[in-house]
Amino acid sequence: MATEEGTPTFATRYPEEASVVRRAFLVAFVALGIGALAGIIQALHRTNILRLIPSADYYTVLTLHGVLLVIVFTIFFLVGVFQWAITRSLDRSPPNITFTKTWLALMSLGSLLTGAAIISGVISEVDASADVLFTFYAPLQAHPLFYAGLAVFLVGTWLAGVDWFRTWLGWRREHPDERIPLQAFMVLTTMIMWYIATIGVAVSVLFFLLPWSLGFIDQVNPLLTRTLFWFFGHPVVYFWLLPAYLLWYTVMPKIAGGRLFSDPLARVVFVLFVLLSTPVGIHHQYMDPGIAQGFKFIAMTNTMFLLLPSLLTAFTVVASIEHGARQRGGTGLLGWLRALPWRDPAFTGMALAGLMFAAGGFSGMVNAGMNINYLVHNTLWVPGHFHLTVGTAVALTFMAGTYWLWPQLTNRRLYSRPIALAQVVLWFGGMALMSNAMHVAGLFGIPRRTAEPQYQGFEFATTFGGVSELNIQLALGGTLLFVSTLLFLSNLALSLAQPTRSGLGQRLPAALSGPEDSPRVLDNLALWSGIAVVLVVLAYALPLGSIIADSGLLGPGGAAYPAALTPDSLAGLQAAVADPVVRALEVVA
Ligand code: HEM
Ligand SMILES: [Cu+2]
Repeated sequence: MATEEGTPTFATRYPEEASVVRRAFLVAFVALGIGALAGIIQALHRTNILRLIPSADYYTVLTLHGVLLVIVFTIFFLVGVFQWAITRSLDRSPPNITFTKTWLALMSLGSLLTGAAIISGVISEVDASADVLFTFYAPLQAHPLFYAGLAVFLVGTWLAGVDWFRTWLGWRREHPDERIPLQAFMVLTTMIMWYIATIGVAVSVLFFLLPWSLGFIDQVNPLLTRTLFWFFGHPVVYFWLLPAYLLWYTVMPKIAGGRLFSDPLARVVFVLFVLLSTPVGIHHQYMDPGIAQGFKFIAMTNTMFLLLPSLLTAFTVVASIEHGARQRGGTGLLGWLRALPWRDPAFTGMALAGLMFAAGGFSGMVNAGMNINYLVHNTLWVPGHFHLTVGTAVALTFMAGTYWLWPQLTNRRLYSRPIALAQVVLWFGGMALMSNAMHVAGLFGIPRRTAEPQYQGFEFATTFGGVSELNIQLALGGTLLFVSTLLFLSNLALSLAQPTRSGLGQRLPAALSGPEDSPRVLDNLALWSGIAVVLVVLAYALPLGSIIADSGLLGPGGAAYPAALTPDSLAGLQAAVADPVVRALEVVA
């Protein structure tokens, strides 16, 4: 990595902020380590190769794996990167660093409570468990500690957003006419999306799941908690993805030796995610009875629009990298690919992550199609899909990004770049095997979330072999992934013992087409938030209304036949929702 001597690092310029980022990363990486251990246990268990736990504990391990990886690892890494990005791009400290440390502490406390509730599931002396998976809707019920921890964690993330908005407002006062710097723009738009998305899960946890697990109410409406979960459960995938996009747009071109192709296009992409992320969650409920087919169809159409920002990203990022390669002397139609810094683990990791994301995009299209979804729903295909997206596009980008960021956060060089390079390649290979096996197994109807899917005595005709071949592929891939995780963690641990030195700072170059080329309206955050809220109301008011009208706020759940909006149910909806609102308005007036 070429160092620009004399450039102070982030750690030198902002020591306190750098320490917050390091602590956030520390929690993220501990979660990654434990989560990966759970992952290899599952992979070997369900393929019947090595059984370290009783099958009865499979759900506990699976919950631990899901929650630690897609909630703790991803979101702690995100708050670290965002704290770095907002401080760096606005070039100012948060208004009050104690507040910054407080939200990080709240998030950590929440994760500890939730983690303790899950782990209790394997300790028979403790009467607590939370085997509810990371999709924690009813009818599965967890110990109250699980939901309480989630609530504390959520509040922590909300305060983090408050912190970043306040930093921006302070900057705005001093720079009234400037465009929001790109990284700050990305942080703020992502947080707007997060505030909208978390409404669903906050309502579900605070008003239904927590009171229910505490025994204050006897039952909840499972369909309602599912719908509220997926209201959040789809946009959360963009919450994982957007920090990876931030790194792809702002750091990767620099590592490739060039500059971002278009800053305006990057802004458009983030605005599109604010608008389109939330009104699609019902695409996780195509198989749910109790939701009218029409609502599912609308969700499907909205989902297809989400392809647009991802395709724009592919175009912009590849163009930026090609620009970098040509700066480095690359020529020809494809010959420039050779001029890229493939020996740099940060670059190669992110490039391989992007490649996997393209594959994940294709299997995501399959999931999104209402009719094809019926084939793959709840099969191993689905984990196959999201190990490409969050498990690789996001996780591998985070690891690769760490290789670039770490020296600037610690003033120490990375212990070994060759090991880092091997690590990212190993992840790519391991995931190619594991997720390929999962996709194929899913097409044969092999279920997910099952400790005992042996299918002994059944011979499936696959292209290359039977189920046993798929099992070996899955277990081998999982093992490579676990080894890759160990390499990542030990490389970082050894880096801590490196001598400190100066001059490790890296500047991020301006975009080829800068913010001045984009219309000012793109920076109007209030406008985009307003439109996003309207879209969410349009997409969710009727489905939520009809669920409540059909089976009540605390009803036993929807009927097990396809629902539709009928004059009767509309009348019920009016009674359930409109009347109290009208009465409340009369009181106010
Ligand atoms: C060492 C690397 C990993 C291995 C060996 C591994 C293995 C597995 C396996 C075998 C399953 C399917 C279990 C089943 O349905 O029965 C699974 C599920 C899952 N994995 Fe991973 N995984 C790894 C890394 C990751 C990463 C990095 C993420 C996300 C950042 C992730 C997120 C998930 C999620 C969300 C589930 C679904 C949990 C559920 O169904 O509730 N995994 N993993
Ligand atoms: Cu989704």
